[in-house]
This record gives sequence, C-alpha cells and structure tokens, in this order.
Amino acid sequence: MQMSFRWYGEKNDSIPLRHIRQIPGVTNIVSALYLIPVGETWPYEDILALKNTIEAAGLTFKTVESVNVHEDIKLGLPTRDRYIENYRATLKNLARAGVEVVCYNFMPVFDWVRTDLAKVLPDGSTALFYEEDKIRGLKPEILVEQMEHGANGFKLPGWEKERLAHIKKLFALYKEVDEEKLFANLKYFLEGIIPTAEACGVKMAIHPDDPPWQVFGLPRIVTSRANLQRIVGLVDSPANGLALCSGALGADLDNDIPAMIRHFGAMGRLHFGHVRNIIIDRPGVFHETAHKDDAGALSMFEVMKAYHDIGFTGPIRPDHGRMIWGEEGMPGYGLYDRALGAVYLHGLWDAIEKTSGGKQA
Ligand code: DNO
Ligand code: MN
Repeated sequence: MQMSFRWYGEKNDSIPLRHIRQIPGVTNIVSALYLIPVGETWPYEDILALKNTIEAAGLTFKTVESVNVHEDIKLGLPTRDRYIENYRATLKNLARAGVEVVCYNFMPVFDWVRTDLAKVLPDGSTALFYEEDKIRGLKPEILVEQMEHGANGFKLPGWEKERLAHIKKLFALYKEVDEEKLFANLKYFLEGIIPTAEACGVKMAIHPDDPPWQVFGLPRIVTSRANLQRIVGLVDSPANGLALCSGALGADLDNDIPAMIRHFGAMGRLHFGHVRNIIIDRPGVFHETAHKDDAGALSMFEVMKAYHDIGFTGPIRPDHGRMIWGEEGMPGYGLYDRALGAVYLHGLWDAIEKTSGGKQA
C-alpha cells in the first residue's frame, strides 16, 4: 500500500508539497494537469515538469487523478474518435513519465455533486453535504451557478467551466442516452484505450459515481457491485480496473465496501483506493465526516483490513475531509483533516500488519 495525497498543483493548491511531505507515511502524490482542456493530449514535457516538481519535494508521482473523458465520448457522438485518439496519446506520455495508475470517471455532465459545500457540524467543523430533496427542487443551471462560486470562493474540482457553460445543450443531448447506451459508450471507449494502456503498462481505474444514483435524471452506471462487475467485463484486461471510493459507493448502504474490495481485489482489478467515512442521516441525505472508524456509517477498520488481506500494493488516499481548525481553502481538500485521515488509516494498516504477524491473509 502506498499512502497517497491528492494535490492540485502549484497554481491551484494552497497546500505546499513540503507540508504534505511532513505527514508521516505519505509518499505518493496524486495529481493531474489541470490546465489542459478536457479532450486534449497532455504533452510529455508538461507531465515531466509536474513529476520533477513532485520529486524535488521528496515525493513520488505514479498516480493520476483524473484524465477526464470528453463529453462526446460519453454521449457516443461521431467526434469521439478524435478524443479517444488524444486519450491514447496522453496515456503513452504518462507511461513514459513513469505513471502507473490513471483514474477517470464516466459521469454525464457533472462530476461529484453536493448541495452544500460547507455544512456546519456540531463540533464547528464544516463538511460537504448532499440532500436529495434539494436537488429535486433545483434547476441544474442554478446548482452550477452555486458550484461556480463555491464555498470560500473555491469551486468544486472536476467541474470544467467550458463543459458546464453548455449545460442546457448537454442535457438535451443526454435525452437520447439511457443507462444501456452509456454502457455501450463506455465499452466503445474502453475498447479504444485499454489495449494501449495494457501495452504501455498503465492501469485504468474508473471512479464510482458520486452519489451512486441518478442526479437530474442523467444516467449513472458506476454505482453498484453488479455494475462494476459488468464494467470490468466490458474489456477483459487487467488494465481495465477500478478506483474503489468508499464514500462515493458507501452513500448507498446496499454497497458492502469491504466485500467489494475483496472481490475485485481477488480478480486483480482493484488499482486505487479512496478511503473516507460518511454519515447517512437518511437514504439520500449524507455528509462527510472524520476518517475514524466509528465516526460514520462505514468501518474504516474493515475497509483497511480488506485492502490488507488482498495484499494491496497500489495507492490509497484519504478522500474528502472536513474543514477544521479554521482552515480555509478548497472544500473537502484542506490539509488538516486529510492529514489526520492519512495517519489514522496508516495506523490501522500498521496494527493490522503487526497483529497478523506481517502476513497477508
Ligand atoms: C472528488 C473526487 C472526484 C474524482 C473523479 C475521478 O473529490 O473523488 O472528483 O476525482 O470523479 O475522476
Ligand atoms: Mn473518491
């Protein structure tokens, strides 16, 4: 297991790499080229510059989150072939720079969605909050507007401006795309990129939909064990794998996260772990909480034990944290709570390792 930490780059992230390096046990940075428009090829030189910056700080760069997928690919438009070609070129450049795991998602229009980026919790910290009823009464444009301004002047990562500017047009195009069509479009995409990924030694890791159900009537398919099983079968290659996000999938209590880790891990298709806890007030209403085992609905101990038992050697990162100790910055991506999370998760790992006699089950 390589304990990792997401970093948005020198231009976008207020947290310096030298502070991340001081978190005990964190060795690997998860990052991306955030300034390249979605669909364009990532130049090798730019990837190398990012890698050099990270390595100069004493950390490693082997995991990318995310190379986003152009909307034309998700929609299955004829223009998709050009973007798939660019994606292949990006994967080759990433591999040449030593990147081993590439995370992506296949959510139409939106990446992750919340209704409040700074809900105040009883202890005075703030967390990301999702309330299904609020979404039902909201026009997508209004949500986009709110997200654009975000909390503390920051907007949600993964919400590319140019894509969201065309939101109404996109919604009209998605009227033709149901879940089956989206599966077919994912298959076409995977058939286009997986042979290249496999040949150049990159493992693709699809991130689950967050939340794992339809939002604004748009189809969502990366939501459940059965659908993940179908996805890894769309192209039968070890390069066609998963980024298992406990908090994203865990918002649906039918998803048994430790069982999924064991199942897909045994298949050799689990390439990246996002670990975080959530509190579910009632179905469709949840918020993020501390990573501690008893802080929410998911047992972080059982999650880490499952990773340990499958002998996981890939990257694991703490996911969205709360904003604590007066810290300001990108909601969910402050330093303090994620650093506590990294150390706590690593502590669980060490204890599991030592009490199992260092042997993995
Ligand atoms: C949010 C993240 C997502 C994730 C993408 C992966 O913090 O978990 O934005 O990075 O969906 O492509
Ligand atoms: Mn995640």
